[in-house]
Amino acid sequence: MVVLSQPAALDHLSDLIKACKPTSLFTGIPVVDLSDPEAKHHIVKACQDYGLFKLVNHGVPLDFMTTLEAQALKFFNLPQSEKEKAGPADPFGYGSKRIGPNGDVGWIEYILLNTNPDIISPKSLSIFKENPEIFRDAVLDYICAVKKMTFEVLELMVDGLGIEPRNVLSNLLREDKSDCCFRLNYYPPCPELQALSGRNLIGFGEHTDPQIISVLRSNNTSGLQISLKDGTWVSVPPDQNSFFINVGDCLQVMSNGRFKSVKHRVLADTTSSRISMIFFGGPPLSEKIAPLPSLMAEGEESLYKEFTWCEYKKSAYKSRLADYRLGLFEKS
Ligand code: GA4
Repeated sequence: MVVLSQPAALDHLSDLIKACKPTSLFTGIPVVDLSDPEAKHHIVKACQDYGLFKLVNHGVPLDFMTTLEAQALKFFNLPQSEKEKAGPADPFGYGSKRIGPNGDVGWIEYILLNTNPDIISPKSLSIFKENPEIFRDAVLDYICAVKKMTFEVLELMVDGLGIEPRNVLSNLLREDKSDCCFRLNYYPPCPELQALSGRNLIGFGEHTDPQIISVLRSNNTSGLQISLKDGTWVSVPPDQNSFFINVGDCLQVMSNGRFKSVKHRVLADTTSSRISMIFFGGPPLSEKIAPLPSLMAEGEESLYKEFTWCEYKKSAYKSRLADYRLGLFEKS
């Protein structure tokens, strides 16, 4: 038996080391141009085929992305003891390595915030402490612009599905009580990885997002992978000027399975750090999550038991990252 040695720095992180099949950069990720009159049809097709697409000509000022990236980097470069003053993430705040409450770990540091109703909670204030106005304003400008763009995408999606009213999805995020959150992820480079010969370091383990929709922007470091319908993992070529939008579990249910909540993960890199910012659009806690009635064909039955977002969220927080969370809510 060949025993592969492991660098000491990774000793306590053996859960993170996986032999993932080598993947090449996937060239088939659907690209949707928001200024294209046909965008609504491309969005629907991408959500059915992949549960993910890249959005270009999105209208969000690039300056909002780069300013926030710079502010976030400044935070992640602070001494550990400073960053920890904004932690632990329970679930909101600064977190390092630990993801969620049930033992999941990753080669990652992050800041998790709820964007509605109170981004300016005491914990968030301690995150922005070093540079209060600039960092906080960068987060607020970014989220505001990304939300507006997300509403547009959701309205086009509904149009593309041929149903009404066109704000049936966007209104769920627009509500005062919508339950949206925002995540800044920092994946430090890991030079020790070189010694792992063929094995990989998991930055963020495989999972689906529980919400309706997720909107991701990263720097130009690769690492994001998605699982295709046949189960193969492919790498998503990064593009710092675009967004990657994915279907969450709630949207899978609301489309009665037509759209797929895409399984994804992030692998760490030996030399480059990856930074990503993700807006998660969730409905109000009391919202019943069920297939949109106008979408159901005659005689079509829901594949899922009815549940509220609050029930789903509670159940998600009892699960491990890689669990198939929708399973509990499927009709047998
Ligand atoms: C995955 C999507 C979002 O990042 C997140 C994550 C959340 C967390 O990190 O607190 C969860 C994870 C995510 C799904 C299952 C539970 C909850 C960690 C975890 C083990 C913020 C979310 O909403 O669900």
